[in-house]
Amino acid sequence: MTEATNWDIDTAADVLLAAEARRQDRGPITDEWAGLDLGTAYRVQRRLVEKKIAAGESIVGVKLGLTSRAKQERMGIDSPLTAVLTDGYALEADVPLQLDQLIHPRVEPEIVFVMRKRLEGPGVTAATALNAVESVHAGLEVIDSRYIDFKFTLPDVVADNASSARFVVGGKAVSPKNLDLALEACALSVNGAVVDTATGAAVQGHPAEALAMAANDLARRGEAIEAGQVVLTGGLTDAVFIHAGEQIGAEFSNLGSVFLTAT
Ligand code: OOG
Ligand code: MG
Repeated sequence: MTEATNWDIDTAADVLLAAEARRQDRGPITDEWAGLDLGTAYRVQRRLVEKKIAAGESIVGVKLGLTSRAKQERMGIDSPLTAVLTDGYALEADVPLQLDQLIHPRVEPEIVFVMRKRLEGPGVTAATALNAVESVHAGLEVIDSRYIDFKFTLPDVVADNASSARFVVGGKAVSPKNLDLALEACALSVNGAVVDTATGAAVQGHPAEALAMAANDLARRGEAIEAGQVVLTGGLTDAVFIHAGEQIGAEFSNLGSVFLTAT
């Protein structure tokens, strides 16, 4: 019999970081720790990020999760969430995704903002949010839940920094001025064959609504989105598993394309 874990915020952060480092998925923490409510889960997430920073990483941005119906239905959770992006998750364009570093990675197309101004809630609207954006980019996020079969409750996935693993931001920078991001179209492809499509409206009706939501949500925890940070607005479609040798692409109508190859 294994000894029961004595759960607290620090232990939960350590358990999730160890699962990531050892590439070993586990059962939901809420099965063992009833005290992991949403507020506590965000404190675990913060502790986990603090430990990454102590290990030499830096915060580079924010991500939203579960902002589209496709993602909410797949994960069985209908509430969006926020998580923190560090440079440890950033993957340069044209650098292959190394599968031997991950557990069971899935890839999803996202619309990405790079911020020109600090954005702090409460009361942020989509218009104010878009006004703080420097540029809009195509993006791909690799998620890799530390939970078996991506099975988790909202507090579990929040604590796990929203399954963050890797992300790629497209090199083409488009001004938000002359774009209708609700109509921005995206085709997700595997080895050149389109497997799913969506428009920007998939995330909260408009990616700027998602951005405003992130700022307002972060404000409840005393946090803001800083100038220069990247913001991933959430998977537009369901995520697809990626296998060795596969190339996944996100091709947008105005934002250009991003491709990721797995080795
Ligand atoms: C949680 C992360 C969700 C998104 O874009 O919706 C996310 C998960 O699906 O494992 O990154
Ligand atoms: Mg995502």
